[in-house]
Amino acid sequence: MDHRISRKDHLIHQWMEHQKEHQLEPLRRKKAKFKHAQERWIALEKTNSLVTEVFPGGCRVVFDADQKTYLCRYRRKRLFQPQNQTYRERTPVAVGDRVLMTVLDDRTGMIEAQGKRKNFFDRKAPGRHQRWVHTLAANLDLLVLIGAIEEPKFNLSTFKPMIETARLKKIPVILLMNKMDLCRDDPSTLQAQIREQIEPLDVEILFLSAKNQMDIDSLEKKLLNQTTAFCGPSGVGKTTLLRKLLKRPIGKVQKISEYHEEGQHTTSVATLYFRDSKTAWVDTPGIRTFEKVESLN
Ligand SMILES: Nc1nc2c(ncn2[C@@H]2O[C@H](COP(=O)(O)OP(=O)(O)O)[C@@H](O)[C@H]2O)c(=O)[nH]1
Ligand SMILES: [Mg+2]
Repeated sequence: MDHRISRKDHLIHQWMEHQKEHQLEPLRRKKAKFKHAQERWIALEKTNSLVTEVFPGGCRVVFDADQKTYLCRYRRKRLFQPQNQTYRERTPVAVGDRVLMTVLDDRTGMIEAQGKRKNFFDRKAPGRHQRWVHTLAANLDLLVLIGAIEEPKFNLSTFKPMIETARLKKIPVILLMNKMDLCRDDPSTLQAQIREQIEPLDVEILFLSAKNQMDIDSLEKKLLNQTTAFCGPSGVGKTTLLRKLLKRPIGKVQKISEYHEEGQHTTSVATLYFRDSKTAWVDTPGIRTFEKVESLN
């Protein structure tokens, strides 16, 4: 045993002498490695696909070359986290990310690297992973936050951290109040009340009803030729609204749970849908709690 330790010491000594001789400090080497690890993004020109769906352990992308969808896994070594971060992302990529994918066969591929993001909308990941971040969508031109006037009842405190996060990330944001058909009193009084509440946050607000197709066309015009994410609590009508906008039966829609008087989680993964080649809409899972990522720092 003693012999082994002294042999080890001898080797360390030899190695240190070698370092001195070649003026190579071990620290400098480490730093170079660290710098490399921070270079997480590749240039957008090098990417070839768009992430349209993210679920545990994999994602779906649309490949630019053939516009087909591929089911992908990750080459995790290349999609590393920056080492100086105090938190890590729940999934290596988010919906809306541009990525470099290698085709494995006609249906599957491997994500090799991630393109530099224009922006991203994220929150502290709910649940037991205290220092994890959940990126809801990346590369957005617009964020539409959806609330309902009833079922579930509008609560400004749910939306405040979302609006603040969007502002911080420089993502334009609109607040949409859905289910206006449920308004029992004079709608203009209710609208005035909500406008007053929201005024200090200085955000554009629209009122509509996905169910009755009320004011959907004017909303659609605002969304053309850009990528928009729809976020908000469960049950406010995100998927219903997207179905009306896309005129096709995407995702699942579920009745409000009467017991909890809140929406049930029906959309469990974020999905990007194309209206046309230039207009894309992201449906996201219902947000129960939204804590800003800054609270981790
Ligand atoms: N009354 C009314 N109900 C709506 C409206 N939009 C959606 N809903 C209902 O609200 C429930 C939840 O809708 P869903 O689209 O699944 O909400 P999501 O969880 O935000 O995607 C469903 O029962 C819908 O039919 C609306 O404008 N008015
Ligand atoms: Mg939904």
